[in-house]
Amino acid sequence: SQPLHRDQIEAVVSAAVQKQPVVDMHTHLYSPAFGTPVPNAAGPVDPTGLLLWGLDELVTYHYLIAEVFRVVPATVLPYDTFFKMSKVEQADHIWKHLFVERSPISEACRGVLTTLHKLGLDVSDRKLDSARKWFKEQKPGDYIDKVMELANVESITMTNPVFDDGERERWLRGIKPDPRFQAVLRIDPLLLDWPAAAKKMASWGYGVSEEVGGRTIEEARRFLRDWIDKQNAIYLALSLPPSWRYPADPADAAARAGQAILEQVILPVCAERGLAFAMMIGSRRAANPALRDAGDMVGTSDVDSVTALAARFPGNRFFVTMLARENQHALAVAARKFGNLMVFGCWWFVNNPSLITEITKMRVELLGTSFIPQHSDARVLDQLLYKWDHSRKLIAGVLAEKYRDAVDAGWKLTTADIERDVALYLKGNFRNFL
Ligand code: REL
Ligand code: ZN
Repeated sequence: SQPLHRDQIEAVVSAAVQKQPVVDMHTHLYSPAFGTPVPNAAGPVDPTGLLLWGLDELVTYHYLIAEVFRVVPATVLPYDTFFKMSKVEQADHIWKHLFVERSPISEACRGVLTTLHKLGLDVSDRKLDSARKWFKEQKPGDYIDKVMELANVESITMTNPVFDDGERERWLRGIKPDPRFQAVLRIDPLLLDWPAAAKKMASWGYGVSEEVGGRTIEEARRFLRDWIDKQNAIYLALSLPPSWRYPADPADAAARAGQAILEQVILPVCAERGLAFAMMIGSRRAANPALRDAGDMVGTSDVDSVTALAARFPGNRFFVTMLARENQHALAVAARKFGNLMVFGCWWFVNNPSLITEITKMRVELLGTSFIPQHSDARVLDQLLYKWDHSRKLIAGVLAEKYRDAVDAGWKLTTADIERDVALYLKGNFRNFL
């Protein structure tokens, strides 16, 4: 094919990025088999269901809960009162204060607007009634097809916390997710609170005790193998606080137990099964516990701990993302040193346009095409529509600039070259690393 002129690049990149189906490597979405608490045309509603979707879930996303408490503080509407309100009442409250009484220009507010717009719903009268009615008429099964098609997402990776009772019971009942949804075995308590994890595992019939050694190690490995098989998990994952260190502080008994579990249970089983291990580092949970999911904080983490782990376990593969803007540069540099380290996504508080552009640009400059620019972290199905729309545009903008620089330096670039690279970014790098 013909080399592109520099003026054609922007349009070609943007078309390639739009056209390329995404494999979303980290979400909190579920296939309909997991049940939905959202009233809909297919009924019946399962209040404990895990698949969130629809208007009221979109508007009550925890990002927006944090934002509404800034303008209607807890001294006016106490946290408990808010959380006791119905979903519809909570959504009405957020809509009134963040969309009607002031303009919805934060990224989370804009996300709701993009989502409704992409679905062809008009809320310019600033009322939610007609949109709410439209959502009630949807059937989750069909609606998933529609959202995935509109968002051009080909595969959704779930987050499946094995220490979560509602989740665990569903797997024990033999749930079979829709093949477009793939499981990730999520194991935070194993590393962060070994005594509590051990107690639960013992009650489930695994011969583990608080002391990490001998039989406990064997039995904990058996636990992981059983759950990898049950979920058919494609990788293992957890998130870690900014204070996490590898190696652990020898004076900190809890951290030492976590390290022993990591070195002797998690990583050996990952290696034996050929599975990658994902670490999302930098979230300090419950800085304001009354805000629930919205109450977590960001903190600067330790990139040296990641490099130490990658160096010590060359036979393991690590997906790593960090929450603090301050860590992004060192993390990208670390990935230059270790081929078993795959940097991914702009996570949570850095998933904002200004930071996505900054981080993606820097990663291209340091890592070329060898990283995973984004995941959605969607908690509500419909959010795929905005998360990927916004990210695709930003990624395309960065790539166009970088391709133009190459062409200015005399490189002959074709549409096929661009499409090949974009396929790596949105799908191939993840799949190949698995
Ligand atoms: O997977 C995680 O640990 C986080 O992404 C979530 O806990 C977080 O609440 C999520 O909604 C952020 O986007
Ligand atoms: Zn997440």
